[in-house]
Amino acid sequence: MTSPSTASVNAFIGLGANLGDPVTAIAEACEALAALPDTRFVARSGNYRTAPVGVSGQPDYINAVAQIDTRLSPMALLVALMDIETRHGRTRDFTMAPRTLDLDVLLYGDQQIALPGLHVPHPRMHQRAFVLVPLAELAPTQEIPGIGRVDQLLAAVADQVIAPLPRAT
Ligand code: PH2
Ligand code: MG
Ligand code: MG
Repeated sequence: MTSPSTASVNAFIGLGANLGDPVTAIAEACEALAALPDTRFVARSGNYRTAPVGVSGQPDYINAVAQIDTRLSPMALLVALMDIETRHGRTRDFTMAPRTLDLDVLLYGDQQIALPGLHVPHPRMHQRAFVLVPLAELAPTQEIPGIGRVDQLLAAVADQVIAPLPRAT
C-alpha cells in the first residue's frame, strides 16, 4: 500500500517505438501514464524521428519524453510501465529488438537507483540525442544525478540524427 504521506517525486519517462503506429502508441502511452494511480501527468515533449542507436537495419524510431509527479515507488512505476508496454503488444525478442512501445524510467527525482532490472538515471541517457533533445524541451536545466545538466550534455550528441515531427493540430 502506498501511504498517503509519501512525498511525490518528479520523474521523467522515455517513450520510443519503431514498429506499428509509433505516434499513436506514444499518445496512448501518455494517456496510460496519466491514468496511473497516485500519479499526475505534468507534460510531454513533442515527437522526434530518430535514427536507431546501437543497431542497424531497423526502422527509424519515434521518441518523446514525459514528465510525471508520482507517489509510486521506483519498482511499482517500472512494473506499471512494463504493463503498459505489454498492453501495446510489446514482445521481448532480443536486446534492442524493434518494438511497438518502449517506456524507460529516465529519472526518478534526484535518486540514483541500482536494482535488478532498474538502473536510474537510465545508464545511457546522457549519450543519446533521442533522450536529451526531448528532455531539454521539458527541463533544460535538469541535473542528471552523477552526470551533469541536460543542456550542457546536448553538444556531445549533436552528430546524432534527430528531427522534430510537426505537432498534431
Ligand atoms: N531504443 C533502443 C535502442 N536504440 N534508438 C533510437 N533512436 N530510439 C530508441 O528509443 C532506441 C534506439 C533500446 O531501448
Ligand atoms: Mg526499455
Ligand atoms: Mg529503451
